[in-house]
Amino acid sequence: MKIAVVGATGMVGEVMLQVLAERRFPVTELLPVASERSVGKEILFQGKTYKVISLADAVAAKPAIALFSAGGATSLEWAPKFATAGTIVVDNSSAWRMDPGKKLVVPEINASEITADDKIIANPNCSTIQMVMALAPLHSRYGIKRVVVSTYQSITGTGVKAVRQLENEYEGVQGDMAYPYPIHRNALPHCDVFEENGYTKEEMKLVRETRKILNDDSIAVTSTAIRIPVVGGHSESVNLQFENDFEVEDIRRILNETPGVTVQDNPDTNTYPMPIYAQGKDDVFVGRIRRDHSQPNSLNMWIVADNLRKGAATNAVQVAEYLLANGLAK
Ligand code: A2P
Ligand code: 11C
Repeated sequence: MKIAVVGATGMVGEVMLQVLAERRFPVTELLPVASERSVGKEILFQGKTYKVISLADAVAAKPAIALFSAGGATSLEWAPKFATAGTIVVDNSSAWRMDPGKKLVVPEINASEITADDKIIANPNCSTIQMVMALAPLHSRYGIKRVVVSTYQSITGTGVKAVRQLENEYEGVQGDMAYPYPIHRNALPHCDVFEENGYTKEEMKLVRETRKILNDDSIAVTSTAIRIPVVGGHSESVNLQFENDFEVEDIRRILNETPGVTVQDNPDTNTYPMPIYAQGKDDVFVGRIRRDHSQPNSLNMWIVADNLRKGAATNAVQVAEYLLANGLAK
């Protein structure tokens, strides 16, 4: 299958190439795409060297699937051009996620919504993906009424510039700033831009995308998103209130039986998820599972995942695998 990776030189794009290779996706021809300044650059994929090409050349080459991670503006302009040429776009930007005509897909939860008419499929935001992976099976069983989430997000979610900022600050070197403040030895209650309602766009993604993926607008969600000087993944403190009561042991069992979720939860052995161990893995890790005694039917837990993998690249490649397995992309 001819596959384009748009944003192949970026942080998520590089992981997309890695994940395609690891999962042995049947790529017969790779089209690595980036901005004009990278055209001609060489990319190594499965032992073969490919040259970066332009968006226009990639559209003309009519790949079966294009995995996009080159920012919202690129997706808004170019995804429709690929779709018109017959390519199915799996888009990792926020451009199309809340478009009522576009599916927002976490394959373990709602891939079955995809039909042959879907030419642009949206990949949710990283912090949403890891949260709904744990929420979906619990919502089916107990009915989630309300979610209160606070995130502790890796700088890799911001891209290469943020990784450089942290490295420079760590080494005491002056350089470009990705954030308005230092990130080394700091915590910024500010991920993405502020909206008029006082929440950041990242916080509102957790609200809106969660309801769309779980297909339930009655779920109340409130969130606070924090950037911390961590590389390996995003962490989330999540408080849930259910319609129905539960046994904590049943919650652990349900999560343990959920494909793509691993429970790491044993206070006796200091076992709980952490980004240094989640890094490089595709699973979503859940721990610190305990009853919230302050109100009825409520639970606290801690969710960690590699934001570049399940939060972005792996999820997009899983969508591509679904398209392939169901004869939706040829
Ligand atoms: P380039 O490397 O040529 O700038 P990151 O989020 O890690 O910064 O990566 C962004 C990715 O999106 C890079 O591969 C980048 O390519 C690509 N990109 C950015 N702007 C465009 C554009 N206008 N057209 C195509 N690709 C783009
Ligand atoms: C972050 N969640 O960690 C962001 C990165 O909407 O796809 C991805 C932004 C998005 O800052």
